[in-house]
This record gives sequence, structure tokens and C-alpha cells, in this order.
Amino acid sequence: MLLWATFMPFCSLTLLDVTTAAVTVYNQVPLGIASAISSTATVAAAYNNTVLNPPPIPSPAPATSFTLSIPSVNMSVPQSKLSIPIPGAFYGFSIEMSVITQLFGTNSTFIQPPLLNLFSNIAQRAGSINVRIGGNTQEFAFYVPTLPENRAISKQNTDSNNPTETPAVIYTMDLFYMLSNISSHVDVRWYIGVPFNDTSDFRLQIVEYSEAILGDNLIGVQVGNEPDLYSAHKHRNKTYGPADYTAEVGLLIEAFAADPNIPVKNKLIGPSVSGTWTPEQVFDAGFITNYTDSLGAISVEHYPTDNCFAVYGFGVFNDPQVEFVRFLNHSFVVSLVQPYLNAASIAQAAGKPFLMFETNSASCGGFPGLSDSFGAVLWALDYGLQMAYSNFSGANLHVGGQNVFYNPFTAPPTNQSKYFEWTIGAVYYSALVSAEVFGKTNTAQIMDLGGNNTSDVFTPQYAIYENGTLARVGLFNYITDPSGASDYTATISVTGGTVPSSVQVKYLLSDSVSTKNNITWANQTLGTVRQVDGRFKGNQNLVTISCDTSANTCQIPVSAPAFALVFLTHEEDISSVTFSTTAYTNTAGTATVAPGVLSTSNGMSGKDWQPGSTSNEKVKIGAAMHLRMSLGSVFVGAIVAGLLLGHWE
Ligand SMILES: *[C@@H]1O[C@H](CO)[C@@H](O)[C@H](O)[C@H]1NC(C)=O
Ligand SMILES: *[C@@H]1O[C@H](CO)[C@@H](O)[C@H](O)[C@H]1NC(C)=O
Ligand SMILES: *[C@@H]1O[C@H](CO)[C@@H](O)[C@H](O)[C@H]1NC(C)=O
Ligand SMILES: *[C@@H]1O[C@H](CO)[C@@H](O)[C@H](O)[C@H]1NC(C)=O
Ligand SMILES: *[C@@H]1O[C@H](CO)[C@@H](O)[C@H](O)[C@H]1NC(C)=O
Ligand SMILES: *[C@@H]1O[C@H](CO)[C@@H](O)[C@H](O)[C@H]1NC(C)=O
Ligand SMILES: *[C@@H]1O[C@H](CO)[C@@H](O)[C@H](O)[C@H]1NC(C)=O
Ligand SMILES: *[C@@H]1O[C@H](CO)[C@@H](O)[C@H](O)[C@H]1NC(C)=O
Ligand SMILES: *[C@@H]1O[C@H](CO)[C@@H](O)[C@H](O)[C@H]1NC(C)=O
Ligand SMILES: *[C@@H]1O[C@H](CO)[C@@H](O)[C@H](O)[C@H]1NC(C)=O
Ligand SMILES: *[C@@H]1O[C@H](CO)[C@@H](O)[C@H](O)[C@H]1NC(C)=O
Ligand SMILES: CC(=O)N[C@H]1CO[C@H](CO)[C@@H](O)[C@@H]1O
Repeated sequence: MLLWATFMPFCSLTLLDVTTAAVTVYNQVPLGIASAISSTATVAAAYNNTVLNPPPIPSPAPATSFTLSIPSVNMSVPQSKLSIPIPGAFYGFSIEMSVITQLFGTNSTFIQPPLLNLFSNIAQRAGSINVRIGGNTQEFAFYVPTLPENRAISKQNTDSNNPTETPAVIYTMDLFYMLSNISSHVDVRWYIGVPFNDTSDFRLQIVEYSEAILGDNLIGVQVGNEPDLYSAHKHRNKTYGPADYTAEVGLLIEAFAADPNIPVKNKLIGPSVSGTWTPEQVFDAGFITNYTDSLGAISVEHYPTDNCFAVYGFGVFNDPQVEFVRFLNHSFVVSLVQPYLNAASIAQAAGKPFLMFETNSASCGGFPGLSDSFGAVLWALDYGLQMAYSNFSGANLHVGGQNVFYNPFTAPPTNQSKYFEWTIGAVYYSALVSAEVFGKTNTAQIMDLGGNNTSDVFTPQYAIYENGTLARVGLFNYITDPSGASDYTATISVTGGTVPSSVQVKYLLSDSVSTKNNITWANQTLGTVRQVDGRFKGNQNLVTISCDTSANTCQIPVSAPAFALVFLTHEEDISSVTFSTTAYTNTAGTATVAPGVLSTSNGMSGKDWQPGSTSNEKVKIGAAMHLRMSLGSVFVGAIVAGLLLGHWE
């Protein structure tokens, strides 16, 4: 049971010198986590309470009022300033295989209810949610028919000759039933990865079983994770280059062709390079031209910076406070995306979606006080919108274990799950809000309104067209200023059309970019450390702002700091459904279960439903149920569940 603590759910070594990257990291005990979980869980990185100083108010300060004249229809925007259509599921999650047991559950019978709620929040807004399972640990993964305690996943250090001692993830067929069962409750689409440590034995069971069990919910198969680091990680020899990787992808395609249990052969995703090679180097080796019929998408992976020195003592020391200032400036996200503009257009010309397959604030676990702050919420949202503006079609925020600062969500350690609940991480809110920015229609086109000019790097703005018509405007304020002097008012004016008589605004708020626990979206929050069950708390508040139709303007106030999402068109059904349950365990705390799980799993059926009450004032339909469920061998107890169906308008 202590393995989770000594295992680094691994971050990318993106920015490391290749000669120093090949260090033993998997067997280290990071960040002082020692043997006794209960006494150390409070100081694991995911619960770290470091608070940084918000950057000072800039001088000169940005304008406190400005006008945005936005064309009413996409046809009036120069093509070069408008993105391709962006799916609502743009921001998904990348989940290291080794933490699946903590986050998903032990096997297909026992799925963590808070996870379903957290996925469901996004799927309701986006139409669906994309989740990648993989990471460095996918490379050595292998299938076994059964595992002790009927687990779906375990791990084993098989690779003792290898300096990084990358553990092998061991899985049974039940892993795919688990994923499938999750998809039967929430519309989750999955990316998996083919083990690529040994090109003479690709161990294709993961693809065979995914295709057989997940069907269309399998949306992509990654071929090689950060192959540009294979040499540094001693997984390939020193001369290994883009042409070698490309040739190996060819071997995999041959193996697919020869495997009758892999009927779908055209969902491959690569090259997933992390910055040591450029994507163009791999394209030049024939990656797209040779394999276009096999490729479902083109991918890269990138972390803006790293915290490796603080954690492992190699690389250079990056001061979180200095990094914090760098992150809270729109030019930073523009600079992060810039190196990929050419590759994105090559992918587009080839008719392939371009994906940021794995990212987060900093590799080697992120920074204390930065990665888990409201500032990171604003940064990751701006980064996502900027990627979309640059014609990325998706990005996956990486999720590790207890020992990283950047998690979008963290499950309690398995043996504490009856005492503590989940912890939400800052960037979960970025994914959630991004889902509302793009919406469900898959027609959203986004335009950066120019906030990267030097005068307004702290107040970037975006316009979103849906189905060809201006639908939403997103307004950032990166500054922290409790005096109110740095609040601004954006005047929205529609060219070639008229503003509606009123607009509705949802605000993403906290007191400071430094805070972690008091983050609200439209006045609702998921809760503080170990208080999260995946449901929103508080009353939703949509602010209605009257517009001046004769002047054709709407004046939108944006406090410092904040993000405001202005809805110019009537929104049919955003965030309308909330599933809600409360479980009483045999000890303390609560756990929640999405009602679909209750109705179909754990021996439940509809006859057990009983009426119940709830605190959510938006409730239209309520129901409750009692059941017993067990978690591993631990009896959890009676559960009272309520199904809520609410509309915010
Ligand atoms: C938070 O993390 C920092 C950096 O690793 C560490 O110095 C500090 O002791 C941690 N704080 C707690 C309460 O764990
Ligand atoms: C690849 O991984 C498998 C499973 O972990 C392991 O048995 C095998 O020895 C590895 N091969 C190489 C060449 O690293
Ligand atoms: C899941 O694990 C529990 C406990 O070991 C076991 O009772 C149950 O049968 C398992 N489910 C599956 C599908 O293996
Ligand atoms: C290194 O590996 C590549 C293929 O990955 C192979 O072609 C080459 O011969 C190897 N070089 C040495 C020195 O082993
Ligand atoms: C792949 O492309 C390269 C460069 O365009 C070419 O030399 C090579 O023959 C191609 N390989 C295959 C298997 O098509
Ligand atoms: C914003 O960041 C860019 C680089 O990321 C930097 O050059 C610029 O000075 C920053 N602007 C301000 C006003 O701090
Ligand atoms: C602003 O962004 C556009 C588009 O990404 C870019 O072309 C331009 O150079 C950027 N300007 C500044 C000042 O960063
Ligand atoms: C897009 O607009 C057309 C024409 O107004 C309409 O028929 C269609 O339903 C709209 N589609 C969506 C997804 O809103
Ligand atoms: C404008 O939006 C419509 C509907 O989404 C789309 O079909 C069309 O291609 C878009 N036009 C441009 C120039 O992007
Ligand atoms: C939480 O944030 C809200 C909105 O910014 C603020 O009104 C409230 O005072 C904050 N509460 C705490 C406990 O900091
Ligand atoms: C915001 O939520 C709080 C509960 O968290 C509630 O007391 C308050 O009335 C709500 N504000 C609005 C404007 O709905
Ligand atoms: C809907 C679905 O995929 N249900 C599966 C859940 O997992 C069990 C195995 O534990 C399968 O038997 C079900 O078919």
C-alpha cells in the first residue's frame, strides 16, 4: 500500500540537458514523502500550502477601459485571424497509467464516484471529454490474465538495466472494462499508447482489447511517448534520431497490418516530441507523407518550464516566484504556442488534427504555490485558448499522483479514501471553463483580439464565433489589486450587427492570483483541500448586464484578477445537468456517486430509488436511493443518492 508514495507518476524531463536527464527517478522518494502515509499526506505536494506573492501592479498600469469592436459574423474576420472549428472537448486530461488505481478505482466493479462527477462536469459543457491514459509508464506496459485482488492495474520494476528504472505497468483485460464502464456513465473518449520499448515485440494486446471493448470510444493510439528523449532515458542508443523513430513507426504499422485482432488501423497519434526534436524534423523523415493513411492525429508534448532542480537536483533552479510573474502575462502563452505554428499548419494541410498530447505548468511536478494557484487557472485557460487560436484541436492536462503540484484533481491515497475526500487542483477550472468557452456544437472558432500587445499583456481578450455568429467574448485580468483600481471595463461593440438588449456573464474569480482554495466559477466552487466530491457547491450566479442598443455597446466590468465569459447569444443548455449523491461511509467524510453508476453497478436497480432532498436550489427532479457498496475489501456503507436536474437560466 505504500507503493504509491515511492513511485513518481512521471513528469516529462522536457527541458533537461540530455546528458543529465538519464537519472534514476522512479525509485526516489520525492519531496520528503516517507513511510507513514497518514502523517505525511498533509505535506505531499498535492496538499502543499505554499503561497507566492502576487506580481506587483504593473507600471504603467494597463487601461481601465477600452473598446472591443468585434465583427458579428465569422465571414467578416480575416481568415488568418480565425481558428479552425474547435471541439468543446478541447481540454482533456492525460493520466499517468500508474495512478489509474487511485483515480479510477481498483477494477471495473469499483469506480471512484468523484472522478465520474469531475468528468461529467466537463462532458455536460463540452458534449464529451477526452482522456489519455499513458505517459512514460506506457512504454513498458504488459498484459497479464489476472492480478491479485482482481485489480485492473499493477506495476513492477522489470527494467533494472535501465538507468531511469521505468516501472512496467501491468494490466488485465478488466482495465478496458473499467474504461468502458466509465464511458457508459459519462461520455469519455479514450486515447491509449502502444508500448514502444521493444520494437521486436509491441505487445499489441492493449490495442486489441481497447478496440474490442471500447469500440468508438477509443479515439487514438499513441505511437511512442517523447521519442526525442528515448536516447537520454537510455531506451535507445545515442544515435537514435527522427528517421529511426519514423522507421520504427513503420514497423508498428506492419505489426498492425498483420494482426487480425486490430480491425481499426488508422487512429495512430505521433510523434509526441517534447522539444528536443522539432515536429518538423520528424515530418521531414516522412512521418506524415509515408503514414498518412494510418494517422488519426499529429501530436506534440510540452511543459513550459521545469522544477527538476528543486526535486531531483539537476538542471537549473527555476524560482517559483520569478516564474509566477512570467506566467501571468499573455505574451508568455503566445511564446509557448509560437514554435508550433508551422507544424500546426502542416498538420492542417494534411487533414490531421494537431494535439498538445501532454502538458501542464512545469515538468518534474510543477511549482509549489504556482501550479496550484488561481494564477495557474488563468494561465492555463489563456494557454488553451491561445492553442485553439493557433489551430490546435485538443490539449491534455497531465495528472500525476500525490507528489506533484500541478494536478487538476488528486484522489486520496487508497487506504485513506474513507477518511479524506478529493482535492481539486487549479487547472481543473481551466478545463471546465474552456468547455464553456467552446461549447458543444464543435463549430466554435476563436480569435485573439490582440491582448498580446505590450499595452495590454495583462488583459487579453478573445472572441468566439459559433455556427458563424459571434457568440461569446472572453476577458482576462491577470492583475491582483484589492483596491479596485485595476478593475477594468471592456466596452463590447458589434460591427455589422447589433448587441442584444442584455448579455449574461459568468465570472471566474478569486481574491488573488496566489489563492488556491477560494476559486469560484459563476459563484460556485468545487471546494477546498480534501473536501471535493466533484459536485459544485453554492448557488450559480449568472450576472445579467443590460446593453445600450442605441449605442450598440455592452459594458462589461472585469475585476483584478478575473476571467469573464460574456454570452451574447441565448445559451440553450449550458451546464444544465448536475448529478448529485451523498454517501455516508462507515467512518467520516462523504463520497459521491453519479446516479448512472448507482443504477447500473454494484448490484443496484431502479427499484431501490427513493425520493430525497438536496440543497441545490436549481433542482427540478430529485430522487434518492440507498445501497451498499464495498471498496476493495472495505465496507463503505449506506449511500443516499439524489439525482438533480437543474437549469441555470
Ligand atoms: C511545500 O513545498 C515546498 C517545496 O517543496 C517545501 O519546502 C515546503 O516544506 C512544503 N510545505 C508543506 C507544508 O509541505
Ligand atoms: C520491454 O518491456 C517488457 C515489459 O515490461 C520487458 O519484459 C522487456 O524486457 C522490455 N524490453 C526491452 C528491450 O527493454
Ligand atoms: C473487483 O475487486 C473485488 C475485490 O477484489 C472483487 O470482489 C470483484 O469481483 C472484482 N471485479 C472484477 C470485475 O474483477
Ligand atoms: C542505434 O540504433 C539504430 C536504430 O535505432 C541502429 O540503426 C544503429 O545501428 C544503432 N547504432 C549503434 C551504434 O548501435
Ligand atoms: C518514408 O519516407 C522517406 C523520406 O520521404 C523515404 O526515404 C522512405 O523510403 C519512406 N519509407 C517508407 C516505408 O515508405
Ligand atoms: C511579458 O512577457 C514577455 C515575455 O514573455 C516579456 O518580454 C515582457 O516584458 C512581459 N511584459 C511585461 C509588461 O512584464
Ligand atoms: C500578438 O499575437 C500575434 C498572433 O499570435 C502575433 O503575430 C504578434 O506578433 C503578437 N504580438 C506581440 C506584441 O506579441
Ligand atoms: C447553425 O445555423 C444553421 C442555420 O442558421 C442552423 O440550421 C443550425 O441548426 C445551426 N447549427 C448549430 C449547431 O447551431
Ligand atoms: C463560418 O462559420 C460557418 C459555420 O460554422 C462555417 O461553415 C464557415 O466555414 C465559417 N467561415 C469561415 C470563413 O471560417
Ligand atoms: C472568496 O472569494 C469571494 C469572491 O472573490 C470573496 O467574496 C470571498 O470573500 C472569499 N472568501 C474567503 C474566505 O476568502
Ligand atoms: C453565491 O453562493 C453563496 C453560497 O456559496 C450564496 O450564499 C450566495 O447567495 C451566492 N451569490 C449569488 C449572487 O448567487
Ligand atoms: C457497460 C460496461 O462496459 N459494463 C461492463 C462493466 O464491467 C464489467 C466487468 O466487470 C462488464 O461485465 C460489463 O460489461
